[in-house]
Amino acid sequence: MDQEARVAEPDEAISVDELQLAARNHGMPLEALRYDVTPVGLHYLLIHYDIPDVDPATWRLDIDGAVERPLSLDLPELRSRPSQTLRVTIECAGNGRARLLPRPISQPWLVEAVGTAEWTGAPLAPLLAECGLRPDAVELVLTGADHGTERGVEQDYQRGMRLDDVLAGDLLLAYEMNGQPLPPQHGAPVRVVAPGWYGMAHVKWLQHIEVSTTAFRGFQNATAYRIRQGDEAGEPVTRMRPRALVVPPGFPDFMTRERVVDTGTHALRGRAWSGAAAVVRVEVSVDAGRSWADAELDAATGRWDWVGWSYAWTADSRGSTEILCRATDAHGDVQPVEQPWNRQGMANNAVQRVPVRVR
Ligand SMILES: Nc1nc2c(c(=O)[nH]1)N[C@H]1C(S)=C(S)[C@@H](COP(=O)(O)O)O[C@H]1N2
Ligand SMILES: [Mo]
Repeated sequence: MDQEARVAEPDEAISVDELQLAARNHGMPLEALRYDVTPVGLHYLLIHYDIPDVDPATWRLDIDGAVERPLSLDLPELRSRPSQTLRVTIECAGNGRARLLPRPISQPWLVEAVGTAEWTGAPLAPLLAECGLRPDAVELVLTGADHGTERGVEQDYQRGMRLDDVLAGDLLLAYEMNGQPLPPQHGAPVRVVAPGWYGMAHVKWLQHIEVSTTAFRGFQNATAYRIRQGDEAGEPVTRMRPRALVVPPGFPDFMTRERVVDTGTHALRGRAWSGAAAVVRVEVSVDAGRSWADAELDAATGRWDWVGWSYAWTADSRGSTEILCRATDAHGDVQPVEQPWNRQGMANNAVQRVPVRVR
């Protein structure tokens, strides 16, 4: 069985299968970029299989494998541990995929697969310390309660994460989102939050953490979530690349979403994030990419959530244009105007282009 997803023919339209995925896994309406913290129902969603039926009253989390003292916790036990609340922006690694040519066939995101929430939960590192990691431990295997087949491989949703990355990060076992118990679609009763990482690492409906002495070779690490051109191993998808988005100005056309604005000055606002390093610069183009100017960055509200930006646009000539924005992070990584292609459409971060008609 070929384990690679299909790539569409150059002129092949979005299929009913892709529409079915897109209808289940909705994006964040871009006007919701106005909120510092995304209201729960507006946060994007990505669920590979079904939302599993997990009873919080009987739920347990088992932590075992290469540890001195395996641990098994129920929900009240997890909730009784010291808790932490982190504001974290999460973006799906496939965001932007639908604009690639040729188009990798999967969830066809444009740019809306992102959201920011306040996640409350138990920090993971102290729980691992409590279990006593054996010296040969190298990786965690995080398993959710959901199950399905994907490209012919039957599996529980599982992700491996290197212990180095876990211990260097602020990982949480989250049981609240924006101050409320996690809703079913976001991983109830407990999910992983891995600040800075693309969405696939934030395992929902978590029920098992196995501490492993070898690198995990499961589907979601070894086959999916790779940046590659063909069938070579490629690079794993890890942290979010820089991206800026603009709150759509004016009002939209129903079908095309083209924006309509009047001549005059418009206070453009938007958000920008990067999982690798802080965003240090956002630039805006109001002439479809011919020229760029610096936007003003708001004060950061934390390391792991998006930063707001603003730019005063004086629209003095009528007609059609495009607004573009692009972020640069402290590593000097800047969003490309033309998207380099990869086989699975992962970690795309080409600049957003918003068609606008000035009247
Ligand atoms: N158990 C499980 N965890 C999962 C997934 C899944 O299908 N099953 N999808 C992952 C992907 S690909 C993304 S982008 C994020 C989406 O999180 P959200 O739906 O809460 O926004 O969850 C991740 N965690
Ligand atoms: Mo994703």
